[in-house]
Amino acid sequence: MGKEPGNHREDVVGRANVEDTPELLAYYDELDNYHAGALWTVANKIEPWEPKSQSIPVVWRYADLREHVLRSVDLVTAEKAGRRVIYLNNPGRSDVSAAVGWLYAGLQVMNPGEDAAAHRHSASAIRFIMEGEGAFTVVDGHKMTLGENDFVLTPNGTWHEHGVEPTGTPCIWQDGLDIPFVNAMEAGFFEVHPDLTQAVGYAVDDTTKTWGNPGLTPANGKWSEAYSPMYKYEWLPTYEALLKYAACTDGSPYDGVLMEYVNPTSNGPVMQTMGASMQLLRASEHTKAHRHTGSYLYHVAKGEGHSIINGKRYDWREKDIFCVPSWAWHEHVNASDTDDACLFCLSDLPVMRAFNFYREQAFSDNNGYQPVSA
Ligand code: GTQ
Repeated sequence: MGKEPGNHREDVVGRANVEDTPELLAYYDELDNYHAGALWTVANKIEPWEPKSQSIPVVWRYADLREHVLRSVDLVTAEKAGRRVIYLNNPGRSDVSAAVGWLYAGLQVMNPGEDAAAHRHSASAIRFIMEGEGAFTVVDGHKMTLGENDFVLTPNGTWHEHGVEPTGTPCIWQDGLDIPFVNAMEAGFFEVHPDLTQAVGYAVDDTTKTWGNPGLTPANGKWSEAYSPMYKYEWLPTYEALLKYAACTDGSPYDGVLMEYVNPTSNGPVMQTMGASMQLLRASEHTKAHRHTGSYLYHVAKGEGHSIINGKRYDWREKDIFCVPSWAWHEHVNASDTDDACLFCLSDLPVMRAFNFYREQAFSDNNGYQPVSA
């Protein structure tokens, strides 16, 4: 648990507390002419006592979005769109296309027989498969078949292309990328593959078959990249792992039974800028409230329930996506008293941890649960 917040008053010594006078206002105008400014006019804003996210909690309901996503198929071709995606736009963020914090997300749709040109970029990406049969993605020559609730990586700098086999059905998946972060760092490059498509150089699904075996690693398996060599994490083994772990742990009072997807060569996050987890809420489980730094995009993989975020209730069900902004109080509730619920979560935790920005605090009042306002 982090430090208790300090004395959050702006009139304490050490905080800027200068009243405007005509003389000072004229002085600020003068400085402005030289592209300069007085720190005390902005200090309390640029160094808040604690994180103040511009992002607001949002639930993107699949029941609302699905038909609009499918409509894009009739309106634009995959080829013309480049990637045919409806992105999730946090209403608190007018400056960038972000779902929450510095994370971008969108719903990509492809019809059987379609594919998108191979490309690569500085942004890292994940896919979380929502519906359809026959979707595939190719990452640096490794072809993967994609099933519902599978989680797939396309780490930064890797060539990737997606498509749906002619024998398949319309497919929808969530894309999650660190585009806003990469752009904030002014580090974004984008390239289209010279051949528009990649040669497949390995057995289909080889990265999962090679690296995804519990407790076993290939003898002489060499890997030197900072991201995971396993590009696809399938749903069934993930769910089974959660059930096994749930059978022998009480889990966390704040997170239920939570497991992180890891790079099997390091046990660290799957990529340097974004990490992911799957958490299981047991029947009727109601986690206690806490808050922590980092931006979190939840995707309901199974079940239904609600989350209370900064004192407001947000209902969710399978395939809905919702966000928890940095430092927002949150607790989750599984609505079912007979079945578990599972929440996939994409986050920027690897960045928070790498730069020592991670901080966490438990909600101490009211027995650990937030009072809920309408
Ligand atoms: O397929 O890499 O939704 O570059 C947005 C940007 C998907 C992708 C998106 C992208 C991609």
